[in-house]
Amino acid sequence: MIDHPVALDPARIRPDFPALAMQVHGHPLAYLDNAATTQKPNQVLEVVDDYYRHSNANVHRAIYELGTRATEAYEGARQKAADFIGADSRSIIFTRGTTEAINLVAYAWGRKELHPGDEVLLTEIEHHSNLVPWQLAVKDTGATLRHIPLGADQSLDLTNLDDLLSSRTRLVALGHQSNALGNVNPVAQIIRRAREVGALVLLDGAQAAPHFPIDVSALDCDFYALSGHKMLGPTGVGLLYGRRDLLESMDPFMGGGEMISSVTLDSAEWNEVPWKFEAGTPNIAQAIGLGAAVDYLTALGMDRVRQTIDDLSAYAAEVLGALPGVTLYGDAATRSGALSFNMEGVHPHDMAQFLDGVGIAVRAGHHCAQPLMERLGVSATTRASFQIYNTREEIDRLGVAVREAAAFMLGV
Ligand code: 7TS
Repeated sequence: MIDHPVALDPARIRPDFPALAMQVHGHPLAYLDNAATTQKPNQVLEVVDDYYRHSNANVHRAIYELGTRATEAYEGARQKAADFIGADSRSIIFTRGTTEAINLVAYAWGRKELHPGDEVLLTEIEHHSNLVPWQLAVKDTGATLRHIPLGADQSLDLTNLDDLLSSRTRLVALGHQSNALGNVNPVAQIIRRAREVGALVLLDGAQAAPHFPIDVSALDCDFYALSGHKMLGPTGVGLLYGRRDLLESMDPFMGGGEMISSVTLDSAEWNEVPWKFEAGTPNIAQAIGLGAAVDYLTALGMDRVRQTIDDLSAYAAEVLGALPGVTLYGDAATRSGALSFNMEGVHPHDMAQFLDGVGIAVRAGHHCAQPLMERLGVSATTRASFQIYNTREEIDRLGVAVREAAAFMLGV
């Protein structure tokens, strides 16, 4: 018998999240835009508030009690984040989020290591933040971009992977889970093949880290990026995991205080990894808040988090998929977390506005994945995305409202 983790009970989770008790336009808020950002539990809000009230000082420099408390809490959060993804804390760099983490690699590794003739392999379904930094990097270095295409079943088409990967491939950078389709990409297979040609691998974990357990050593990736605000933590903090020897060999990304060991008027020597990459006063409160979010998720158990989100996603696909005129996007075999859809004849923006009118928050647009939209042949989709506090009742309300939107706008 397969032992499935038990899904979490939203009735026990929801009281932790004060924002969920809001009314919007006279209706209870149904917050279904979790792929954009999640709501925050009291356990995170209180830790951030407590830091400012009782431990506020700059880190790594103050020789007094508050400074020690701030530094211990900040470095403690680094340890928690490291444990959360199976890494050593010295290989964890705090960034502003996934976007900054990927840019860090594109600048500090890419500008140094990419040369004319080299290739960076991406996919057609990347978020712009794992696309544009590489466009800029290849422009500066003379390297070339290639892309794994989307197949007819809306999963990545690996048929020509042997042609796309070669000794010219220096890096494969792809999303662990797609924000627009919800697909969990076959990263194990891609990483194995990348290794055979000696390429490095960067995974964009912005959507994966909030949904299921991550172990960077089991994944055998070289870089892993994530955002705190998408996993119940504060905005303004995320992280980059990097293989230690790679981080050691990379030049700094930004210069300033903290990232040096010594400075003269004309030159500087670098601090040790990871501080070499954390120039200036970091987002201390936010990093500590991310540590609290990690504690919260860990206490629930990421296996149960995954089960809960998988169940909600499958239920949403069932409810929306049963409505006449609705097209669902994404690979039904792996899709979870985010569900993109369109109602025939209704523009996604009109749909999102109608849903807002009844208190349902979803995102409509290109989801920062314009090449994917072009590939799908649409200008935009409506996207509902789920977290542990969402309920089947909210999904039922979504289904009813989507049908009402069509009735209202198309007269059907
Ligand atoms: N990568 C993926 C897969 C994402 O989903 C996002 C944000 C990012 C990178 C960038 O993260 P940031 O925290 O640095 O902004 N995705 C979305 C979204 O789907 N709707 O709003 C933001």
